[in-house]
Amino acid sequence: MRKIFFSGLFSVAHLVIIQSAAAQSTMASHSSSSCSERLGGQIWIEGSEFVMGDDTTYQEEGPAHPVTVSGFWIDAHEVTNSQFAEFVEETDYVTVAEQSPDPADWPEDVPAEFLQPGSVLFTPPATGQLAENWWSWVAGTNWRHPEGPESNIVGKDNYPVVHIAFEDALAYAKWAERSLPTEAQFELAARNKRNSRYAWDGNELAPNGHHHANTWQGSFPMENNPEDGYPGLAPVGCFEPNDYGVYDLIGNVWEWTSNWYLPKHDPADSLNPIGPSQQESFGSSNGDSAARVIKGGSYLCAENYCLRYRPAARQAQESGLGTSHIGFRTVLSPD
Ligand SMILES: [Ca+2]
Ligand SMILES: [Ca+2]
Repeated sequence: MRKIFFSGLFSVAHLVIIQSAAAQSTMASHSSSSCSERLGGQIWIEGSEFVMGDDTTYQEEGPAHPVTVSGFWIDAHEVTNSQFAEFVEETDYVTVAEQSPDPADWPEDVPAEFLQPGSVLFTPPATGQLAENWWSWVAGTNWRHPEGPESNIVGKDNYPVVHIAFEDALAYAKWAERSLPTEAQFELAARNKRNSRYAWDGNELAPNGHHHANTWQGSFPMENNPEDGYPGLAPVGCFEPNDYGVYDLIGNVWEWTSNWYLPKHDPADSLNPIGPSQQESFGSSNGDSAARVIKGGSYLCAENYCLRYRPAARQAQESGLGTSHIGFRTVLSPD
């Protein structure tokens, strides 16, 4: 069942409705559809004790606290269009963004345009507009049409699949006989054997001008200077893998975790933590939103706006709503 709650990130007031093939220009990507020769497979992450969270940047990342996570396997890269297509072909699965919404799941005053299948696109303000409104609901947008109804994924087999709601990611993971990472699993892998602000050496996003991840350069959302080579999404594996051999845990697309969201950590939840219950999440300052934790930041994270290209960073995401910058990967935990 489609459940969408507009609060937090995507209130109705902050969405622009676009009916047709608008918003095409903002997701420009390199035409090359492949960076890594070998796609697929999982990487073993050794069980470890590490300091999860961060007390220096955004309040919801704290408190920093020690946790222990058992070893697990994680996908070497974000799930691609090609991989998701294989799942859909085998199961006839229909994603949330492709389904006609049930009006009963929406607020009474929601505009009729929202009651069509669709998803949310990043659309930077035009020159002269106020830079406060960069998400648009576009009917006909889904994983097969990621930049609006006129777009397609031809030649983009190795791009991360997007417009995936939490339940879509979960369905894929179950089909693959795996699961979605807990926030702690994701953060352990993303920390890259370091207890530092970034997932790499040095205390900068791009030490010596070297970009380790697909992020946004320039003043978001008006100025996009893709010094990292990618103004929009990149195919998976275009940036160097971390020390485990895992790609794009930081940047490119945000990734779903299995955790319900609270705007803080519970230090007592320290052994293979799974985060708060759904009930605790509902009762939080995130309001009545059924929000999950997403991790890693995306190509839209910029130094002037969203410093969430760090392992400790986290964000709440409406579980029934995918967007053009959220994807996922899976894990396999030994019994
Ligand atoms: Ca970029
Ligand atoms: Ca990512």
